[in-house]
Amino acid sequence: MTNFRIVLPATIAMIVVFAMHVASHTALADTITFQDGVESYTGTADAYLSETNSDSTYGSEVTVTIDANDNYNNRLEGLLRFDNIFGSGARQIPLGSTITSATLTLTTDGGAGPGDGARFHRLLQSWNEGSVTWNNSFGGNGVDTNGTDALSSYDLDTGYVEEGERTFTMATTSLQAWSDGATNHGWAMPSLGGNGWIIDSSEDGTASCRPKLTVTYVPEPSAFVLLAVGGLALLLVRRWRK
Ligand SMILES: [Ca+2]
Ligand SMILES: [Ca+2]
Ligand SMILES: [Ca+2]
Repeated sequence: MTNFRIVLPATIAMIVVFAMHVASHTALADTITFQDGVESYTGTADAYLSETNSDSTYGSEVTVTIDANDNYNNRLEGLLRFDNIFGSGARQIPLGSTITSATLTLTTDGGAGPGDGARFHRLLQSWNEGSVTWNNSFGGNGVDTNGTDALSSYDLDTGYVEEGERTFTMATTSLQAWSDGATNHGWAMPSLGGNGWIIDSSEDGTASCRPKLTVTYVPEPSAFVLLAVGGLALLLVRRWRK
């Protein structure tokens, strides 16, 4: 004979766990986009570093140029960061959220723009868009993907990129680390190839051409919700046991 005193509470517990799972992973999932000039967002920083012009700043240019060998030996490394994307504001990702997807939309310039693309490595040191140079940041000599300037692993490898707007699916690794409290220094974008890549920066005159980050996340369930669901489950079990 089936022992309902065990089966019923177990069934209720399973239903509650399933409901919590659905509630936390489906109903509460949200997506936010960050693009300068859209929905009041203005937090993008982008620039590039030049090995040859090692004291020059390029943070206010309307393009970011990336190349493993511009004019033979000159490396150009891109930098990109979206500030103020985590927090308790209306258009911010709550800290502690689970990041379920991240995409980056970039517009590649026509003419000489299409090129070998870049790898996006999480930066570990701070930089200022207006003053960063090859020499003055990241311990000098540009960004080394050595675990000190930036991680050796990368969230995105674009491969060759054609002209126009392209959306790339990124690993969520860095966004998750930032959601969990690591400081967001953005990404360095060194290139593996000598076919230079030119993308529109956050200073481009057309907002829709500027770098755009799209993040889908699930907020951490609040302690109140967990307590309420747990209490309800306990009450149901006690009733069935009577
Ligand atoms: Ca810029
Ligand atoms: Ca080149
Ligand atoms: Ca360095």
